[in-house]
This record gives sequence, structure tokens and C-alpha cells, in this order.
Amino acid sequence: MKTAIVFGVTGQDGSYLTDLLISKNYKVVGVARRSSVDTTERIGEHQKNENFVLVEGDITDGFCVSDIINKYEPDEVYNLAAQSHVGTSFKQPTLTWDVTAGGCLNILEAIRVSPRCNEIRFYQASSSEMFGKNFTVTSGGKYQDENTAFMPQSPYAIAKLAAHHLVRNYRDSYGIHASSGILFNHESERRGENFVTRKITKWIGKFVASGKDENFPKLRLGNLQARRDWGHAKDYVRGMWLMLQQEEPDDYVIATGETHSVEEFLECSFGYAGIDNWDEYVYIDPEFFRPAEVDYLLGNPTKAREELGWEPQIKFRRLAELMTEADIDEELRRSSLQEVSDGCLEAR
Ligand code: NAP
Ligand code: G4F
Repeated sequence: MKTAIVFGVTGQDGSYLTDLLISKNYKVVGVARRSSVDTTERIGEHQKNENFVLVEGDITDGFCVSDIINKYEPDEVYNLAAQSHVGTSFKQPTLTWDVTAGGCLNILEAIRVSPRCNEIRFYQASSSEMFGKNFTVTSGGKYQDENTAFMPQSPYAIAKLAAHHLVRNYRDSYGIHASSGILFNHESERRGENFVTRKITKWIGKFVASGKDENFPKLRLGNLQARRDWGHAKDYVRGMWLMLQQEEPDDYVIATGETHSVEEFLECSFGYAGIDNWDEYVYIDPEFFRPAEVDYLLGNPTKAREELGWEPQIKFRRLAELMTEADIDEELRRSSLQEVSDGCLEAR
């Protein structure tokens, strides 16, 4: 049985990767930082599984990272931990740097000094945000691939780029089997609620559950013109795993090859909920504009398709529908539970 350590196990990707690894009969050691509230909702079902171990750890603490790697003797280590919100990185740049760049260095160092250095395979969660304002132009159009130069636009993207270069440097310098997945945006029913797609579908769920109340507060958003290449997280964690099954480590773009604006996501998700005039419900709030924006992301996943055999199964429209449906169901369930609970209180 193989052992994998997943840093960032409580996040969106950590939970889907754990589902995948458990289904492939791995022992999974999930690392979660200490919190005053329970953060394990997304991995709840695995907690009773004897092949899943949850350990406390923070990637900014190098000794702690080293202890975990030495204790559990992993075959594979996945670093999904980060301060992953781009907007927040402008407000908390130092923390973003320490976690997102420093955390990756702590893991690489722990692997480098480990007696099992040559037996461990490492995955780093790099990001399409590293391309920032840049893209490649050919007769086929504008896109980003593994050869596009990086021009990061936020403290988050700069920290991710530092980590990306560290991974390449440790691979070249010490022969570590370390790969980076340059993943474009991927969302899901488990997406954090302050990323734009989930913020939209969550609002729709609450609005529908309110009976489409005329007085329901508007959805406050920033730049609706930004374009992203949006896929489903379930597909993307498969790409991570495939990278570590290759004989040689390398970097790969994982993307759907389509780009859509935030406005198109609004059209699709509101339309799915039977609301045609989404613009009447949205308020443009300057609070959600960023000091620097990434306007256009469209990934070219040819290398992943040809070398890993990776293909996305869920694309834009289906993604928007799945997320909207899940949030409507969830909010209707909550409001009916609330009604039952109110009824019980009244009957007392
Ligand atoms: P996410 O939901 O925000 O998950 C981030 C995880 O990192 C959470 O488990 C979080 O723990 C953990 N974490 C934060 N600070 C930590 C620390 N100091 N020590 C240990 N753990 C810490 O992000 P995601 O969407 O799953 O993304 C996974 C990774 O891929 C991230 O590195 C992200 O930057 C990168 N990425 C994401 C996308 C995307 O579109 N989703 C695209 C490209 C790259 P808590 O639960 O306690 O907060
Ligand atoms: O959903 P977002 O916050 O995702 P963003 O900034 O693209 O970052 C995500 O994808 C990256 C990969 O490219 C990851 F590395 C990163 O960790 C994260 O998962 O914003 C998407 C777009 C932006 O242009 C933003 O300005 O939506 C725009 N937007 C408009 N209104 C908004 C809002 N974004 C957020 N979060 N909230 C809004 O109200």
C-alpha cells in the first residue's frame, strides 16, 4: 500500500484528492492546521476510514513539516496548502508569502534532508495566476502554456511563482522527483464561498430558498469582464496524481482550453435557476475590485493530454449547472429544517 501526505487536506482540492487516493487504496495522511473551529467538513466521510489519518500541522513550521515527513515515510507528498485567495493576498501579503512560498520551501527542504529523499515524489500546486498579464499569441489564438513567460499581478501569484521556481531548482539541483501542476481555475460544489463562482451560486441558492423575495439583498461583485478557464476540481486532482505516476518529474498545464467571463458565469447560473435578468440582482461594488487584475486566462493543456492522457470531463456550462443545483438544494434543505425547528419552538 502506498502512503501519500496531503498538505491542505481540508481545502477543496485536498478533499477531492483524498477521495481519489483512498479509492486507489492509498494510505492518506492529511495535514490540517490547528483551528478554533472544526475545518474538516469536506473530508468528514474519511475520518472513520482506517486508511486515513488526520494530523495537526502548519506548513510555515519547518520542524513540524520535517517531523511529519519522517514519521509517515510517504511515497508521495502533495502540497495543496496555501493562502489561496488572490484578493486577500493584497491585504495580507506577508502571511501569503510565508504560507504560499515559505511553506513550499519547508516541504522541499524536509524532503531534501530525508534519508528517503530519492523515494519521495512531490507535487506542488502552481497556478495560472503566475501568467498574470501575459499570454502567447499564435494564428490559433491567445493562450497560456508551459512556454508562456510569467508576469504575476498579485502577492499571491508572486509567492506561487517563487515556489514554482524552487520546485524546478530542487529538481535540477538534488534530483528530487518534484513536479508542478500549473492549474487553471477549478471550482466545484465544495469551492470556498468567497471565490466568485461559488459566491454567485451560493447567493442564488439563498435567493431561491427565500422564495425569490423582492427585498433580498443584492449580490455584490467586482469586475465582471475578467475571463477565466474554469474546470471542475474532481478532474484536476486526477491530473495531480497522474503527474506523480510519470517516470520523470515535469511541469504541466491543466485546463479545459475554454475561456469565459464572470458575466457568462452569471448568465449560465442564473439562467439555470430560471432567472433571466441577472443584472437586476447584481450590484457592482468597488470593494471587490483588485489593485491589479488578471484579465484573460485560457490554458492550452496539449502537453497534459499527450503525455499524461489527461482530459477534462466537466466543462463550463455543466460546472455552472452542478454548482447552482447543489447550492439551491442545500439552501432549500436548510430553510425547510429551519421551518421545522421554528415550528417546534412555537409548539412548546
Ligand atoms: P483552498 O480550498 O483555499 O485550500 C487551501 C488549503 O490550505 C486549506 O486546507 C487550508 O487550511 C490550507 N492551509 C492554509 N494555510 C495553511 C498553513 N499555514 N498550514 C497548513 N495548511 C494551510 O484551496 P484549493 O482551491 O483547494 O486549492 C488548492 C491549492 O491549489 C492551493 O495551493 C491553491 O493556491 C492552488 N490552486 C488552486 C486553484 C483553484 O482554482 N482552485 C488553481 C491553481 C492553484 P484551512 O482549511 O485551515 O483554511
Ligand atoms: O474566483 P476568483 O477569486 O479567482 P482567481 O482570482 O482567478 O483565483 C483563483 O484561481 C487561481 C488560478 O487562476 C488560483 F491560483 C487561486 O488560488 C484561486 O483559486 O476571481 C475570479 C475573477 C477575478 O478576476 C475577480 O476580480 O472574478 C473577479 N471577481 C469579480 N467579483 C470576483 C468578484 N472575485 C471574487 N473572489 N469576489 C468577487 O466578488
